[in-house]
Formats: sequence, C-alpha cells, structure tokens
Amino acid sequence: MRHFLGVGDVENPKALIDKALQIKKDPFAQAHLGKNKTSGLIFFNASIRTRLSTQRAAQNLGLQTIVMNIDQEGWGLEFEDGAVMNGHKAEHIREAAAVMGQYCEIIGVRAFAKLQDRQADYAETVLRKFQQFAGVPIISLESEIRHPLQSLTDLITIEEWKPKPKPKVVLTWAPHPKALPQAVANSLVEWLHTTDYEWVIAHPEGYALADEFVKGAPTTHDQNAALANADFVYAKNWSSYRQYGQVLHQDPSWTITPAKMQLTNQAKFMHCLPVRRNVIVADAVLDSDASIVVQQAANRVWAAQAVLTEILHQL
Ligand code: AN0
Ligand code: CP
Repeated sequence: MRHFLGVGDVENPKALIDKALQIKKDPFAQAHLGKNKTSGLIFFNASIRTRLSTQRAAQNLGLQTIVMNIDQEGWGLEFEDGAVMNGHKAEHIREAAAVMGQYCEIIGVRAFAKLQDRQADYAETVLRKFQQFAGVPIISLESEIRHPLQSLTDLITIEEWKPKPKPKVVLTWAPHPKALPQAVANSLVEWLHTTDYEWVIAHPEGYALADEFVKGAPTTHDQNAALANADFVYAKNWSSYRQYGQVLHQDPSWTITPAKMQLTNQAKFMHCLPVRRNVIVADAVLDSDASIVVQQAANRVWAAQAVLTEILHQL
C-alpha cells in the first residue's frame, strides 16, 4: 500500500483489521520502524481524535510527527490550475505540496467537504492534489467524501465486540442542527461492502447517499424496522446528497433513545464522535453499558498504526 485514501487502496481489508488487532496486543513490537522518518499531519479543519491518535500511532513506531493547522497558520492555498493569483490566495498547491513532500516521508491531510459544489467535493480535490504534487504517500485524515481511518476503526471495533460471526449492523442517520459531510457514512458503507455482515442503511427521505457508495446495499426509511435484531447501532448525521449540503429537517424521532435501543438485540451503540448529546443520541444511551464510543475512539490508534506500518514497509 502506497497511499491510504480509501478501502480501494487496501489489498486485503480483513488482513488490515487483523493486523491492527495484533498491534493492539503488542503496540511496541516495531518501535524502530519509523526511525529517522517524519510524518506531516496537515489539517484544514478541527480534530481531536484523528490528530492525537495518528500522532500516538506514529510515536509507537518511532516516527516523528509535524502537525500544521494550515487553515489558521499557513498561506491561503490556490487549487485551480492556470489561476491568475492576484486575489487573496498567496501560494499554489503545486509548490506547497511539493515542498511539504521534501520535509516528510508520509503526509496525512484532512480537508472536509465545503458542501457547496458537489462535483468538486466528490472529486476529492484537495486530497488528490496532494497525491499529485507531494511525491510521498498520502493518508486521508478525512477527505471531502471519505474517512477511511474511521471506517477501519469501526470494523476493528465491530470485530472485537460482535456477539456472533455475522452480526447485524445498522447505519442510521440521526438529526443534527448543522450541515455535515457524508464522508463518515460513505466510507463506512464502502468498508461494509467488504464484510460478510448483515447490514442496512436507515435514513429519512431526501437523505439517500450517493449510488457510487450505496451500490444497491439494503436501505430503508423505517428506522424502527431496521433496528430489529441489530447487534450494532451506528448513528451519524449527514446532510442531503441530492439537495447537496442541505439540512432538510432535524426530525427528532430519529434520535437514538433507550426506547430505540430496546428494539435491538441488545445492540452496542457506536458513533465516530464528536457527538451532540440529546440530538443524535440520548444521554441515557451514551451513559449506558450499550455505548462503546470511547472504546471505538481508542481503536483509532491501532487503525492508524496498522496503516502507517504498511506504508513504512513500502518506503
Ligand atoms: C465531521 C463530519 O461529520 O464529517 C467530522 C466527524 C469525524 N463532524 C463534525 O463536523 C461535527
Ligand atoms: N472521529 C474523528 O475523526 O474525530 P476528530 O474529528 O476529532 O478527529
């Protein structure tokens, strides 16, 4: 594996999950793999988990890390080819990415969807430009449309907690006041396609994900029906794909409550975090034994370490 932008870059997703679980058991087995090498983590958006877990993973491998909040601390970047740069953007991605590639053996980039131009977001413009011009492996720290380190984590967590070989996983939309990207949901769906689990996507009308991700996966507008026999309830909000970037409504009947969890097979509750309490999910669910959101977030380290290990082996 050279780049990690999506499950398509992973030859054997199941083997990567197993590798991460192996690393979890013995985190320092390859404490010198990254010696004298540096990873750069470039953030266009806020982060807690991605930033800290990837740094921690790098540290476990003896890999140095440079972190930059480029939206606040860098020059304004131009991404258009042929642009006449007489506006407020001081530097082109061609030079910026090429220069970062001189300082780092691996670069991680986080660039959320702007939710204005669907075509630009779905082309993963920012990550692809880094891939094109940096000359080093690129790791997605959440692109406009994917969050593969999160999805790898999610499958690691399901593997650890599943009560039967083929658990039922429900990915359900839940309400949120702000327009959020589809990245976490798209990406989870993309990874779920590689499993033999029983799974279903539940969302209100108007919130269908892009066909390129859903690819005919079972989908319903009936959340209660979807929750029957669920072993995992994965809640996440996303804005509309069809009416791109719009919050069509915030229907509170989609909030995950104890009554909703009662419909399941004593399911575990999952969310990528950050989560809005009593909007996405009720306190009583998050504060119960059903919630594994903190254990899930802890697994971010092992996902990142497995990916960094694969890439370091290829350098
Ligand atoms: C982001 C999103 O939904 O893509 C990041 C999640 C990891 N969430 C928020 O901005 C709240
Ligand atoms: N789940 C996740 O990616 O969290 P952060 O946005 O805090 O990195």
